[in-house]
Amino acid sequence: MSDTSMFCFQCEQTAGGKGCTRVGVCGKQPEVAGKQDQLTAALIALARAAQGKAVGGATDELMMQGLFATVTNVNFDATRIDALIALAKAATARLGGASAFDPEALFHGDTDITSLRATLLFGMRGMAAYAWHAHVLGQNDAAVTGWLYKGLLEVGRDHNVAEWLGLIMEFGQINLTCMEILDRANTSTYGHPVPTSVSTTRDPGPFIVISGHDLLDLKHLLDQTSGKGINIYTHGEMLPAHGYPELKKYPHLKGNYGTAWQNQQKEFADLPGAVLFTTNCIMTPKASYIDRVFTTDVVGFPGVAHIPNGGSGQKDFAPVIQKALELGGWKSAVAGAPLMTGFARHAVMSVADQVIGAVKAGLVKHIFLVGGCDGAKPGRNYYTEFVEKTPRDTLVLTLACGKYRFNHLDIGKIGPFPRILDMGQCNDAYSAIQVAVALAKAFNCSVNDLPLTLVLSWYEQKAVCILLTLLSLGIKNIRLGPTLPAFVSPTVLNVLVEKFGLTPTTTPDADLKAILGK
Ligand code: SF4
Ligand code: SF3
Repeated sequence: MSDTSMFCFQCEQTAGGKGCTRVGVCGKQPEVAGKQDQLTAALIALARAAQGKAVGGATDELMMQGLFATVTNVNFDATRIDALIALAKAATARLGGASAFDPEALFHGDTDITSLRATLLFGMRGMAAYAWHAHVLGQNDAAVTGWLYKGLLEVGRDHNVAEWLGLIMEFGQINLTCMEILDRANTSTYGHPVPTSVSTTRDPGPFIVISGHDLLDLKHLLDQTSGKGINIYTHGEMLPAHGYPELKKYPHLKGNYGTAWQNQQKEFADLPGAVLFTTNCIMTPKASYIDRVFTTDVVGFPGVAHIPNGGSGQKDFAPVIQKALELGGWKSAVAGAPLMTGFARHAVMSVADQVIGAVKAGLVKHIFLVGGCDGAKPGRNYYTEFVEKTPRDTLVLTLACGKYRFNHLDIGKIGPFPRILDMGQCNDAYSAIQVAVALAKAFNCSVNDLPLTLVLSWYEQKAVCILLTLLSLGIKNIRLGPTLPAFVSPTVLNVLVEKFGLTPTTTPDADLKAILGK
């Protein structure tokens, strides 16, 4: 591949619904795309070298970070990708070296096989991000870490369709364990989320907006800004942080600013505060605000200041704090309507009897899980309309940044419950699964026989790993939109439709009619 061309088809906004070949729709340059492929190949070589040897520690971290760095909208900085490639090569050499893997082989060859290889690889990229968040909070699981090596080894091998499908289902199960350890990491460190009303009012004074998914970065930022007269606002996937007791206790965790990731260029333009990205989704910062953006951890963007990991895992957010003080913040308050969050598994299960009672009494006729990633495509107002049109005797569980399409809507309550229950970030799909399993147990049926329908939106690779987990659990008739992944070939799509009843979203009216049979 020449350095002026590239191939990437891992996310929902891929060019022409087929693949980005000149430059990424996300802004990824061909040089970075090429280096991300080289990094993936270097990790495959490392997995080969690690076979049958005791690794761990830094090598495990490299696996997680290397895969995470290739997730959509995470790292656009060629020098940082180069550094990871160098680390992977050095680790491979230390293990005695092994046969290299040709990056060209990743996305070439028979369409169905390429599709299946890509599905597994993209799912693993998503899982690596979750494994990393759990790891920084001290939670690891040997099966999950081991699968990062195993999965990459398999991505580098040839398999027939049946073998690939077997691996993909096995991966889905492993990703469930990964989400479980992340749930454990978050809840054992910060407590179980409780229903919380989050302000969207802008208060006068200096502030920092924190985006992404990493709760530990938020905790460090809250500690380092304590008593400094700086307010902290969450953004995007950080909104559910307000539900955690150990985070909500900070008085300067003021509220939430903005909506989902795709609106950041508009929402951050001329913002009189600093912005910290802890994970995806970062977009090309505009000249009007690039000087106040900071990245940390695996995130990177050329020309954007980066806060590195300190020696002991602590980070020094002084430059972010300095910038917030310099900018001075909003001059006067701007009132905003509150948003609710904190309905994770513990909060929902603690009122399980009431939920079950409401379903049995016919007060709740159906439960929808409407969630997943948001994105820029106009067709995504499907999710707003869908939720608006759900009958008043139905509940809407939600999670991830797709919730911003409707979490501001007042669609009423059923008894004590708001009809929209925000379960958390994308990884809190684990909470939704736990609730579904508990309901199935209470009703003595399978999850597929519950009055429950999953209406999911996808954008990047975390959504891929979650979808594979749901399929591996045998959950059927999921509706997926706004478009199907470009990396799913017609043959693979057939399997997904025939075996799992996976259905593309159509229109809210038609889908509601099909689901509710009215
Ligand atoms: Fe294109 Fe998505 Fe890949 Fe970016 S991540 S280059 S938008 S397919
Ligand atoms: Fe959103 Fe990027 Fe996927 Fe965590 S922040 S879900 S899109």
